[in-house]
Amino acid sequence: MKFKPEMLKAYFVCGSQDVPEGQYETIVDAAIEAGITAFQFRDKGQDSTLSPIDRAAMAMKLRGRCAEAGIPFIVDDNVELAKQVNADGIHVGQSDEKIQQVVAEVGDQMIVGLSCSNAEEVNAANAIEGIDYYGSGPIHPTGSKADADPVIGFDGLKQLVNLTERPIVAIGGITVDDLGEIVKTGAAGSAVISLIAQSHDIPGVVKAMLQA
Ligand code: TZP
Ligand code: MG
Repeated sequence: MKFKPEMLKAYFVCGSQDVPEGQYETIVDAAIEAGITAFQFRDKGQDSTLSPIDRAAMAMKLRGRCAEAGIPFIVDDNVELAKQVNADGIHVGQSDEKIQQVVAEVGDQMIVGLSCSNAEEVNAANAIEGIDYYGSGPIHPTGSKADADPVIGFDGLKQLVNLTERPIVAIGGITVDDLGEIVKTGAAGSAVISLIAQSHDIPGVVKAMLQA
């Protein structure tokens, strides 16, 4: 699937660790039904409720749902799994598999995203060919990632947007009230976990993201 910046508008990131046990598939289905523009399979850490075998099976299943909906299925931090399920994309952090290696391995067949949370990381990434977008944050403190980088706020986000031609998706502690401010920085969209995963009104939240 060819990358388009519009895919970053309403980007849902989620793993079994982010939802009540047994609810993962239902919540992702609801988000897809509501119109998210991309899904990132990010199932990891000690709170994941899936075994490696179940994780691969779930990835395969959700991969199919995204294909039916025509949205990219992007795997976080696991090139092997991404290849196994023929994912549309791979997203890696600064301390995951080296970005140059990821681009060399799957960049011709997959969308490649990289987390960049400061100017140094953006400048370094700008010099590397084959990266489609950056994920930048956290905008606010987040309860969804234990080892999150320092908060950058809207001003920090704007600075990073101004350093690159590549589209940036904002992440970290984003609420509906932030969506307009994020668009104003020039970011292509917002990536969220809890805003959707913990919502009692997934259609309403996704609509707000799409309309921001
Ligand atoms: N990377 C930076 S912050 C974050 C990730 C994966 C967590 C975002 O989750 P939430 O619940 O939207 O703050
Ligand atoms: Mg590519």
